[in-house]
Amino acid sequence: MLIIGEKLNSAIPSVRQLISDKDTAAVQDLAQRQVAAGADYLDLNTAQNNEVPDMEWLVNTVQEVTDVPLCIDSTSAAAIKKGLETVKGDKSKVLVNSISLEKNRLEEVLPLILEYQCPVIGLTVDDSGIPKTAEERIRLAEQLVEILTKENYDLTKLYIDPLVLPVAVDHTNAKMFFQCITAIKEKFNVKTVSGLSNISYNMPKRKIINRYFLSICMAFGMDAAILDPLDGKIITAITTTELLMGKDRFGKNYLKAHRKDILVD
Ligand code: THG
Repeated sequence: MLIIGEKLNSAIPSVRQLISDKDTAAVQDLAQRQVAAGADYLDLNTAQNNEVPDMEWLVNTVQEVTDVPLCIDSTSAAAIKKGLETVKGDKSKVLVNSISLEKNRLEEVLPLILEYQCPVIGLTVDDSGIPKTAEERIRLAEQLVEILTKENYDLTKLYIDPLVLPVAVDHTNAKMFFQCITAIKEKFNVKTVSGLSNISYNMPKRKIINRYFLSICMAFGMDAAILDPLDGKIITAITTTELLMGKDRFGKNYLKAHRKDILVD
């Protein structure tokens, strides 16, 4: 499973401060530690700051110390555009986070992903919000697939995010999410991704819920997750789940993680 490191997000108060302060060393340290911990992508979000210029600064700062591909996380097409323009090297590797069926976002972000032919996260939300049922979300995923197909977009680069809602709001929300992942894969043969942490909103000991949720999502075939790779327990959950799913030949990765003393029991 692809790990998208979530730490460089201005929604985290301490990180928002680092971005405001233009603290190059601390930002680069967070980037490098996430990569060392196994991040395949680094998510960058500056929405709580001066979004567009700060995205430019963040992309440049992170790219000074790592070649790991970036995930540009914004609801603003201007910030995504700035991120794409600033990235050095192969722009078709940038994961755009995100597009949706919301009219404005679709109109403004679609041309950017077509121009750079980059991978994109598609949210199952439209102008009436996040649908309550799995069926409606699957229908929105289908609409996105249809629009992108018409534009000759390479669907192997599409990651659908069916958007997790808290189990505290409805105890069937996690189950509904698993149904979405399964159906989206079966019907459209596209990848799925999740930000996980909404699942545990308003519950105590949130990390426990996030970890078990992730493991079940993986078993249902989820392809990528936005998470904190500096959390040893979550990396342990991923490594162990991949072993148990028969994706770790001879247990090589599990044993390697053990030798590096990464596994937490
Ligand atoms: N889907 C998509 N994009 C997303 C989300 C999603 N982007 C934003 C968000 N959800 C995912 N990113 C974060 C980033 C930080 C935290 C939660 C989600 C966070 N971090 C705390 C910290 O680092 O201090 C705690 C981390 C921890 O649990 O250890 O809260 O759903 N497409």
